[in-house]
Amino acid sequence: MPTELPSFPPGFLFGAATAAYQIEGAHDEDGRGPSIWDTFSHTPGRTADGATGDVACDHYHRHAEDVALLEGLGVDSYRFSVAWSRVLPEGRGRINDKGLDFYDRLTDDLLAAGISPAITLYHWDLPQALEDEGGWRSRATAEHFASYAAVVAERLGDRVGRWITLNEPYCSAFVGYAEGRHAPGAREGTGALAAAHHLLLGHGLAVPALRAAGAREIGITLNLDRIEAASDSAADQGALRRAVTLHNDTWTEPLFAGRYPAGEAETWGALADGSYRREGDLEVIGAPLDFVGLNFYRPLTVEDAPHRETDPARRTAVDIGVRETDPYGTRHTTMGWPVVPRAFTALLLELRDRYPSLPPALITENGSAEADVRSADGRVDDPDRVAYLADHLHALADAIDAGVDVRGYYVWSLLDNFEWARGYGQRFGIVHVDYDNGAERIPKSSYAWYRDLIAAHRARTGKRRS
Ligand code: IFM
Repeated sequence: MPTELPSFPPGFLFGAATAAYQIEGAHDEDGRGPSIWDTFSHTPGRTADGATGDVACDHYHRHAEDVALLEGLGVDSYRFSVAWSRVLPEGRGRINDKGLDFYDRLTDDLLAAGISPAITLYHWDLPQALEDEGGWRSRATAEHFASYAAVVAERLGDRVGRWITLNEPYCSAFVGYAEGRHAPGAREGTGALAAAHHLLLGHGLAVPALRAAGAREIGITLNLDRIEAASDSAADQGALRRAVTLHNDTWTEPLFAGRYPAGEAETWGALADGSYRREGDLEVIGAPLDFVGLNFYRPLTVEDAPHRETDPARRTAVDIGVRETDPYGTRHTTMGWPVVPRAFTALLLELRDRYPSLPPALITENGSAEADVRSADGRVDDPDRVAYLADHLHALADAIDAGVDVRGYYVWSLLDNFEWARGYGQRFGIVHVDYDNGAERIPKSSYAWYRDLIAAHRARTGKRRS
């Protein structure tokens, strides 16, 4: 780890991020309806140790304390997500004012602390009622999403400037509807491709609804991957093309190039039948954006491999004849992810070169899960996380120095939280949460390191971003 702090241009934004189901708890309070993650996590065998988000970090009741932690950190902005089923318990129709009131209070508390809110409208928690009607496989869900976006923006648009429609639609579509490792736990081919399309469509329909309600900065957050082939062989190069189609082009081509990915037929064959597309959808999806949110954790290397299912018609959309390899020889986080900061720089340069008209980027997530230990005196020292953050921020500064337009960085995550199917064993927070002790918060040494980085940046540039 380099000892000097990375340096960023004046006006560069620093933030911290969370998501509703991962921290809020209060799963059945004040009229919240169930989401697919309530159903999934309550289904035996779906999450590690049967973990659920019923209580999580109890942020719903402790949000004032969490705003104070953010204030102490000195961040410019806080990225949080709104739980769709808190606002619209059935996903459409009836509005639950108490749900909106919660986000209203949070917004006001943040503003009073000098922190600008950045709202993610969809961080994977589809109302169960909509899943029962087909979920993201159904075009109607895209329309309901736009209506929900309008409801939230009409209430908060006067105070919230920055809006993110979707978080990591790759995970919603392919981990949720093809791999089945996330809610709703489906393992489908064409259904998952339809979900991917309808997520993009929902995003595109939401953009004008948000603008009409006064949103100033609108973007979408993608978890694009820096992918390399294990070798130059024709077979591995084919695997690379298929992986790039699945992970990246599915999103970037419609959003930033106005076309569907060229590699669809090679990747999915007849599964990608386009039955879910209509004329005009690309124009909706390509609505101009003010920023693109990027989440980065680790790179991918792939090689050619046999499909798991021999009958092409029965394959899931992630069964593309590709296997991940791990040639990096570096440290891994507790998620099993290799730590390769230079891949972060490479991804940003690649994107800039491929899409010259890419909107400015915000890094909306970056961080690491580590085996944190609380010492006898109550402290949590997390040098591996500090090294991960320092190295990735240096890698980001390198990309900016090379001319990539990145305007800000949100650390993932403010708090240890419910890491989806991996439960509470994976800790990403810069603040430790003691789940056995009423969700007590203990800032880790990474919190102090990030606070000092932000303070040094301000002292050097004299600027604060809103
Ligand atoms: O915790 C998740 C988050 O919800 C989405 N991006 C990746 C994080 C770490 O896995």
